[in-house]
Amino acid sequence: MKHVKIIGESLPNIPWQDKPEKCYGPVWRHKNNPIIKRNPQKGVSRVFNSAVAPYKGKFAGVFRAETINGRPHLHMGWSDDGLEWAIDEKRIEFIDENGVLFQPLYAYDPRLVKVEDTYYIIWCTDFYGASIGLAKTKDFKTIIRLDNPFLPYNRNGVLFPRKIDGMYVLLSRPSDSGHTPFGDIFVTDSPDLKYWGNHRHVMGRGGAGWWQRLKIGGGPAPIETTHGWLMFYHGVSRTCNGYVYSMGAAILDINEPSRVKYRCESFVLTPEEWYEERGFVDNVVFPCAALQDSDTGKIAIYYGAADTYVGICYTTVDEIVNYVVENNECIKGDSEIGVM
Ligand code: BMA
Repeated sequence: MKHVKIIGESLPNIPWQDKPEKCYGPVWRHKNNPIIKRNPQKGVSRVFNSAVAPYKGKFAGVFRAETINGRPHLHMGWSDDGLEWAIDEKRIEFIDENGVLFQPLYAYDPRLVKVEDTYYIIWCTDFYGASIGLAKTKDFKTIIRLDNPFLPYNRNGVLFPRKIDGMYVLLSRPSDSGHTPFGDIFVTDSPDLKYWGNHRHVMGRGGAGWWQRLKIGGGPAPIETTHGWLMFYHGVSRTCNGYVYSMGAAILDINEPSRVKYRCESFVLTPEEWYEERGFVDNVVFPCAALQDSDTGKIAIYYGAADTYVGICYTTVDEIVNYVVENNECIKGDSEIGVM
């Protein structure tokens, strides 16, 4: 087993539980999942597919809150320990760069990523159909919404936590107007978060296993390690009872993230517990955020369960990277630079 290190900050207060006995996979669930249950705030019936980040020694989160009229919006949440969350009653108020209110019609599947001294919120927004929304803040009080990076349709925008070669780097999954039955992960960069280009294909659906045969999409912000960018993502298979969403893992080249170095043939987490198997949409595990501690290599992944709850699962950088390398299966187009 190779020793792998996380490159980044230490996070001594990362939520954590040790691996239980007789857990055969590289990822294990928090024992008291789900950490956010139904009706967590007035007017909010379900919270899931949400993102968190360390903030001032504690934790801040951007939550996908399904309001009681069934429309999703983003609400801030606050936590001392990353486990118990107080979710704001009011949705996030976005303004444009001139201070004018700039609210999305709906907003879902947020990611929250710190690059240098700024936090970025990336989500799926309405732009004549689903596309990627982008906003920035330094204090979670003034939250400035920027122009949408892409044309419709697109989902699963995930910003890298640092610039590569001076450029902001954004993963996305081009799609269609409905419950897209296809999709691969692409990467795009920008010098200023305004002009986006250098589009590259990162990786495709498929492979020997069936769990990611239909579509895949980015998850938490990739984690920088001594082996490359560790990327968790979701993969979807179609069954006679609908879609099943599982979590996969891959390692991307550190300088050229459109090149996949290793990609795990099997899922690393799939719906098995009641809160993943049964809810508003059954059989969904949908990771959107991770916390990591560079001192110990601990990783805590936040995921939406059954479009109803928030769960946490754990791994270590050694365990997951070695597992991905040992079960590597790059498929056609993955390891290339992704231009056609
Ligand atoms: C996808 C997204 C996710 C959701 C999943 C399962 O298309 O809308 O927000 O978790 O479907 O319903």
